[in-house]
Amino acid sequence: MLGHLCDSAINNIHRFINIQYEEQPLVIQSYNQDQWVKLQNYQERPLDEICNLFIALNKQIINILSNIPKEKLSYVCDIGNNQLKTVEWLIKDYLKHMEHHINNQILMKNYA
Ligand code: NI
Repeated sequence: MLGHLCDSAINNIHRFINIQYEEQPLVIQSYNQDQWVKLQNYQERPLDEICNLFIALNKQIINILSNIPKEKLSYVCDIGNNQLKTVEWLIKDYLKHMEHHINNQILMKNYA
């Protein structure tokens, strides 16, 4: 799961960067989540390495997001099926996805 969140971070770094300079609307490419987790070999690696990766990737994302000029928050992208969303939406969606996994898979599991 933490590996999946690292993949989400990696893919979103691409999006947060590309959307700032590509022609609008940038078409957001989806990625095969299961293949990513499998091919990154997260299951075979020490948890602390994946934790460090997660922290480093998200520090980088904070750095990218704090440097996006305000006017670019309204840039639009196509998230599939001609659904247009803004950069602001994309950022919130990234956080919502992370929260969803942390709440459902880390917190619930530990308290059960
Ligand atoms: Ni997910």
